[in-house]
Amino acid sequence: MANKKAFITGISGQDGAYLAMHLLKKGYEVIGGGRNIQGDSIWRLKELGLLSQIKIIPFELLDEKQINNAIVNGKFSEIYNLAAKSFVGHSYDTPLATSNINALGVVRILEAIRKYSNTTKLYQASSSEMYGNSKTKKKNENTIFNPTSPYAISKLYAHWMIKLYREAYDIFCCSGILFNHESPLRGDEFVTKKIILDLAKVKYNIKKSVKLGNIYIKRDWGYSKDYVEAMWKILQQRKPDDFVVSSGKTLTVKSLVNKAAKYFGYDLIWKGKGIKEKAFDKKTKKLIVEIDEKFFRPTEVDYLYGDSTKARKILKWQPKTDVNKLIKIMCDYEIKKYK
Ligand code: GDR
Repeated sequence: MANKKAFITGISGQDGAYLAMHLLKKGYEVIGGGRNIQGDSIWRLKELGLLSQIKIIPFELLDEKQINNAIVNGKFSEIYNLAAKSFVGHSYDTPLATSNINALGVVRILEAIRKYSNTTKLYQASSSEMYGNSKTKKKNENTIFNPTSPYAISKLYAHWMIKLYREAYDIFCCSGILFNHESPLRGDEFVTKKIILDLAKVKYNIKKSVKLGNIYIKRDWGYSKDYVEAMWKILQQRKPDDFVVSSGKTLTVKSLVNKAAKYFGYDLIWKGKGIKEKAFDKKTKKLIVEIDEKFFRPTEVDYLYGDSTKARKILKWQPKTDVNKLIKIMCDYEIKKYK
């Protein structure tokens, strides 16, 4: 395996850090790209003990020249494009930046590969958000997309560009359509991490309550550490292709809150309706969860449930960690930190 050289854009994010760990274990030389590669932003790489084993270069998906230079000089065997404006909620406030980075940024990479390095393989982080409110119950690679946010639309543009460059220019480029994937390294604003972090803060009296938006949406949640393995497998196939990566289980934000709360010693009872709905601890009557309109999105994807049969069959990939185990891992992490 010596000499395989991988470039990970967005290496300081949750998936970037776990993927770097995965590739180092496989014997890759790992180079990472990041916009802000100092201080706090590299805490995940520090936490996994990877900083001394990787090289990080400044990398910005808006900067065509920088992308070209990185790809010409890097002579990478594989590129994993994980850099993005990834918070769906923010994309309504930043539609231009979201489109420029998530959609056109991918074309900048594809063009650099086509012109200067056409044997480099490219993995693109596509998203289950692209399905939006599509009517199909379980979403697979053939399900029709119906994106409902600036984020989802930007990802869908990139998704189709990947397909185009594969077909028109014979570039080995693939999309992994990943459903929600979480871990203790998740950013604080994403709902799983926010719930668990804030439950810890409520427990240790740092916060009054957990404030959430729409708790009736359903998501298919898996463990990021399992999903980066699928990313790598996607690039090891003989033929480039796209794959859905999902856990195959779906649950509401509300059930996730109920499950996580138990790790903090709370048994929740819910009272009220709509934005007046609240959850209290059954024994102590303490307020634990409130609804706050501020966290509702202008449009919402109500239900996501993935069918990863193709990945299970062709990549021989399957998730090792179900949502219950994932919640335990994330709760244990916060409890240890806050104790
Ligand atoms: P999502 O993740 O938008 O699915 O995209 P997020 O965790 O932000 O939201 C999941 C769902 O929970 C609802 N929700 C809340 N969300 C947040 N963040 N905060 C709240 O207080 C809250 N209350 C309810 C949301 O409305 C939403 O329906 C993630 C990102 O990682 C994307 O980059 C990725 O492509 C997809 O997953 C797959």
